[in-house]
Amino acid sequence: MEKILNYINGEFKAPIQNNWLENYNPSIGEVYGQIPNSTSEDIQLAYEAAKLAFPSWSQTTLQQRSEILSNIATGIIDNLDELAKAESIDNGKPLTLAKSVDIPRASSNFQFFAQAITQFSSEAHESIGLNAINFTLRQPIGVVGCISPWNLPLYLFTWKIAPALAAGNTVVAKPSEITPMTAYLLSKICQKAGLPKGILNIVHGLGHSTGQAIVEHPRIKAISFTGGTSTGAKIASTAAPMFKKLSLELGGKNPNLIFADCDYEKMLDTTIRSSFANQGQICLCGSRIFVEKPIYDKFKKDLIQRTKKLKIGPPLETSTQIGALVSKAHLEKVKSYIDMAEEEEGGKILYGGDYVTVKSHEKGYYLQPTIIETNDTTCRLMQEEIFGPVVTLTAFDTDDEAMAMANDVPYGLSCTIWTNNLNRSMHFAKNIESGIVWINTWMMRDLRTPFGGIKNSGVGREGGFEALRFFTEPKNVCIQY
Ligand code: TXE
Repeated sequence: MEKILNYINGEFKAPIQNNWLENYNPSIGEVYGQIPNSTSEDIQLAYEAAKLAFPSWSQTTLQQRSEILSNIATGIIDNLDELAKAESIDNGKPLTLAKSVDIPRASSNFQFFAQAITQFSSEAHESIGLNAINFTLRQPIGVVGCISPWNLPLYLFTWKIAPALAAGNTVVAKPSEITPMTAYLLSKICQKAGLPKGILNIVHGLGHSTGQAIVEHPRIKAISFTGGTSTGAKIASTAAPMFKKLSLELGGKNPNLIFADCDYEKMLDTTIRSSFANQGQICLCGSRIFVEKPIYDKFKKDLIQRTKKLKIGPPLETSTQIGALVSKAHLEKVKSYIDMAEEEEGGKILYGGDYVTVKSHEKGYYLQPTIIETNDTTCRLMQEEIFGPVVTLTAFDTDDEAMAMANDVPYGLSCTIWTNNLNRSMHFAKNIESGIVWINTWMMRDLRTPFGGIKNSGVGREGGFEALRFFTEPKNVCIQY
């Protein structure tokens, strides 16, 4: 039974109240470890360590910071196999996905901000004729809070921590209690990479207690959060009256618009990924598929055929393409949407919809990738984030109809468009209500770009200098001479 510990002030510590949570391996549906169920006392300890470390860390040269972040990036790659296996066991995702996406991206997050901080500049404004010069300082905030979800555990955890540290802040971070393992392994890597004590503190525990303690701590002045929209709203209601800086990356219900003039084979290959990668547990998945009528029947047949071939199996097997969903509760939440599809929502299940029993993993949380045909864009299947291997399929006639259906949701994170028509591409890019638009691709990521959504998909942007601006306070200095 693996017992992981909090990482506070450079040391590994049990929670003060000695309360523990069970950690499940979703591929076999069994407890395989224990994690601290930390309290506000543990958060206070972490805050004090971070506060103590802030003066020296905020004064390290950019070169020193860059070197340490780069060492952490190297440490992640050096431990790729161990981290990928831990991620796959903790989350249920295929080992091949953890190895090819999650862990390399966690390293890239540190490497990117190790370089970005050495290029981060600010502005000066000469007040001509007034013998005055203004310059803007971009100073670190102090102790900041980073809270991350279970779907891409180390990938999203490091996506917050790296810019926070690069900008000179010290951090109190909490990974999801459902997938804590790689955050724990990261703390060991940081220790070995020479990150001085107190700069990064990782405290494990439940969201409504441990996470809430970070959000309501009066001296933790910025919160970077990724997770569900309802949780984001809760966090905002706590933090807003405390005037904290907030970055909220929340849910998505992303349209995948497929026009008859697209590059069909590339579109089909990518749509299988954008529909079911990570068991559909990615906020950027294209879960609402809209297809122009002339190719609708062909696409429907091909999508079913390709989905049928996806290999559902034990995450650690290299042939597995669809692993286990992250928890029993999440499996049942996703299944509940499938169960309402035909009786209550007027949908038609074209393929999938059932639990899967995987040999020698009978208690694991497995579900068929599922395709539901529906034309009612107001139904729950098309309005709510299901966050599992479930897509809806809907035909459309005109561009205006496609645009109206795509935008008719409370979310606005990303949109994927398949067309070779330039004017149409620009029209949709400008009028789709989302923070990210992919045209003839999906999930292509340049870390310099602003990342985030609008409407119920969140507030603020991560990525590149947007992240460094979030984790610093601009101060205007005006000198008359
Ligand atoms: O997220 P939560 P969950 C969506 C998806 C999923 C739903 C819930 O629809 O079904 O969110 O997923 C911590 N104060 N996404 O339960 O609850 C919690 O401990 C402070 C989309 O994982 O939002 C965890 O560390 N912290 C999302 C983190 O918040 C709190 C990815 C996320 O937990 C807290 C994951 C509180 N009051 C789920 N309550 C995306 N956009 O990628 C919880 N937490």
